[in-house]
Amino acid sequence: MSFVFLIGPAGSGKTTMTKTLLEYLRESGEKVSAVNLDPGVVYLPYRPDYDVREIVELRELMLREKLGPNGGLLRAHEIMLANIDKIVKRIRELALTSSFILIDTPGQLELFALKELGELRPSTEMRTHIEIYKHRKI
Ligand SMILES: Nc1nc2c(ncn2[C@@H]2O[C@H](COP(=O)(O)OP(=O)(O)OP(=O)(O)O)[C@@H](O)[C@H]2O)c(=O)[nH]1
Ligand SMILES: [Mg+2]
Repeated sequence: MSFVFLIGPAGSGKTTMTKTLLEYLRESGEKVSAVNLDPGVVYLPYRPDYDVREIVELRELMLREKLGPNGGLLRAHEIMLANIDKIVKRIRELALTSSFILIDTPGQLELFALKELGELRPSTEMRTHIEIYKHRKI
């Protein structure tokens, strides 16, 4: 079982690559699952097996909490962190029946890089969780 994390700057092609890899691996006979971890995406060109928008969806959050796009993203990541156990549980369930799990990630990492260390904590913790699961055999 392998995790493939599609990471990179905003607009660099992570989602497109997820779709392409998903099709390629499925055509090659592999059992592949796709996970969307981007709460802000509106259209996905593939059907995710798990979608973090079940927990938080950016546009709805911005309206509900009266936030702009960047504040909304930071808040969305806080909510994702608060639910990290639920997210990881769902990904582990997919791992039981998949040879590959493709993980499509949000691209606005610069938002967190420019924050104070204390405020950076949520995204750092989330990355740690991801690193743990990247290296753990499930
Ligand atoms: N020319 C070219 N365009 C690409 C390539 N990959 C993606 N694109 C285009 O670049 C744009 C952004 O691609 P996405 O796959 O949405 O990029 P992303 O990294 O998921 O974007 P965010 O999730 O918003 O950070 C789309 O219009 C794609 O069609 C590529 O290899 N070559
Ligand atoms: Mg994307």
